[in-house]
Amino acid sequence: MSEKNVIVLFYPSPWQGEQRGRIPYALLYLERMIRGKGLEVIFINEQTSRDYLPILESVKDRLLLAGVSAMTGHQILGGIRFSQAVKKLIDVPVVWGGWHATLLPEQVLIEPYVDYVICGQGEMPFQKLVEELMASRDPSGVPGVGSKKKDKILVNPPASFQDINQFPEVDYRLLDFNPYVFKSAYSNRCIGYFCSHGCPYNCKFCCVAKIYGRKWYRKKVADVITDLRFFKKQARIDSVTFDDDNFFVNKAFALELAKELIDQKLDLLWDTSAHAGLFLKIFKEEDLELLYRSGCRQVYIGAESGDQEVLDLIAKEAKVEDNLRFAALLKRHRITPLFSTMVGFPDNPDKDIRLTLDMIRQAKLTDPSLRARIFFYTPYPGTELYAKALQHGLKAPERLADWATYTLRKFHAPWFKKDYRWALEIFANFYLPLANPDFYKLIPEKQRWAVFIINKLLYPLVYLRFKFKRFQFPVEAILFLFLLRIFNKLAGTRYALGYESYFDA
Ligand code: B12
Ligand code: SF4
Repeated sequence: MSEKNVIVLFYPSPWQGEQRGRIPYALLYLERMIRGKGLEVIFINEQTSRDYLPILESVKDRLLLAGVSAMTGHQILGGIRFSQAVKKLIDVPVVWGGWHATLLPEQVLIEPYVDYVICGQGEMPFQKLVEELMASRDPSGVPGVGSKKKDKILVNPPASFQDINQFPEVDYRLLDFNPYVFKSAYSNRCIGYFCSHGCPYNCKFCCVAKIYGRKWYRKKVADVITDLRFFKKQARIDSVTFDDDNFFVNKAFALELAKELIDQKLDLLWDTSAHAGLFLKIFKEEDLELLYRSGCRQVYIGAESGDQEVLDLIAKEAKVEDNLRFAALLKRHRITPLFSTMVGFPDNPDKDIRLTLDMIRQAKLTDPSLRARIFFYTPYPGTELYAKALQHGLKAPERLADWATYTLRKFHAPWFKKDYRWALEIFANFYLPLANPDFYKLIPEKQRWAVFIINKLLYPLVYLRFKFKRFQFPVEAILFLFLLRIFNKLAGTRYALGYESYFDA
């Protein structure tokens, strides 16, 4: 056996500062592929262990490779710092995988601190790469692997996406799950989990099809139940977020899981994602009742836009009307709809912003508990719409480090107008939350009384604005946001009524 028998897998923090929440599943999924080979696999999650140099120092002589997982955005910063730290200690192969390396493999490989990239689904290429390195063979021929020799870069196309059930079981005992428990809108101890991976759609702004090739694979219901029992015991969870790209693809699966959750008395609340058009097509009123009884409390849809032209442009395969019908259907079954929307597309941003805010307004009148996230449309490389953004003057970052600030919050397109952020701040962080008379119930106990007073005082006025579509002269909103900003500045806090401030970038 090679004396190089340690592999370090690094998961950079997705945010600045401490903001935990999701289990680094990528690392767990990779570990199962190299089990039983006499290797010691060390996970470092930057969110939970920032001071990792002593760990690297202690294993540097036995290190076979160091791996980094990163999506486009903030994770790149931590990934670069880690890779440089490894290279400073010892010259071992550094491998980048995950979304960013999949989308821009050449740009990642060009950096002196990266030796290999793995594109797409990581399990098989990672296993083969490790086997080749253990045998001191050249891994550059492995499908899905990108490598470089002198200045020549070679990226092999990935093998097609494989059924996740054929891989060995994930060993959840390798992680302490307590740091990944978060508070959700409807529960105290929630954890992220996947029942399926992939999505049959191919929206032109989304890169999921790039890795999963429009395929959708789900776990077996019995396996999901076993995992959830494990989390309940280990981390005392009271709820779970199924982070699937598109949970409601197969009706039989969703209903079987719901029945099992009831029959096996798991007593867990849950929330997940759906495609509005598909959901409305396959689920009936009685199915929704079963979902509610099994603990379903929130379903998130990529509602995306209130402008049908935008929905057609992005190939959403859904109508604006579907989003509104979806909200009404969920309301009838006491399940909260969560709309994720994007505004500011290059063709006619004024129009899509106006129509999207109006769609949210209508849905909120139907269900005051409706939640909505409004992001600026951020063109990601590897998506079909990216080329259009370049035509409209987007300057693409050229080096890996430049992609670190390419996040939905910090992104500013050349076609955005100055007042967009302000308009969104007013709507998302004042009118939208206060259009729910019970909004204060979502606020942590300590601040609840203050929000209760604001909520009860302003709700009638906000309701009238929603009802009669009158948002001119938003004096009360400007005054409130101005005072809140002063308060935050003086107190060193970051309170916001909505999801986040649009001015924090
Ligand atoms: C959970 C999640 C998050 C979590 C973070 C995850 C965590 N563990 O902390 C949070 C909520 C923080 C998050 C944030 C964001 N996210 Co996110 N997120 C996801 C989601 C839903 C699941 C990620 C996951 O765990 N997948 C399961 C694992 C097993 O899959 P995987 O990571 O792809 O890993 C496989 C391969 O990629 C590969 N691999 C991965 N890493 C490595 C490393 C090595 C060494 C190797 C060999 C292989 C390898 O092998 C793995 C097994 O096959 C994905 C969607 C998705 N389908 O993955 C979006 C996704 C990754 N997110 C995305 C985006 C855009 C964001 C945000 C920008 C959105 C936002 N709202 O601001 C932010 C970025 C934060 C920032 N400041 O920059 C995009 C990524 C686009 C891109 N170009 O990178 C995705 C794909 C969603 C989408 N549909 O577009 N996200
Ligand atoms: S439905 Fe969602 S996950 Fe599927 S391709 Fe469209 S945006 Fe991506």
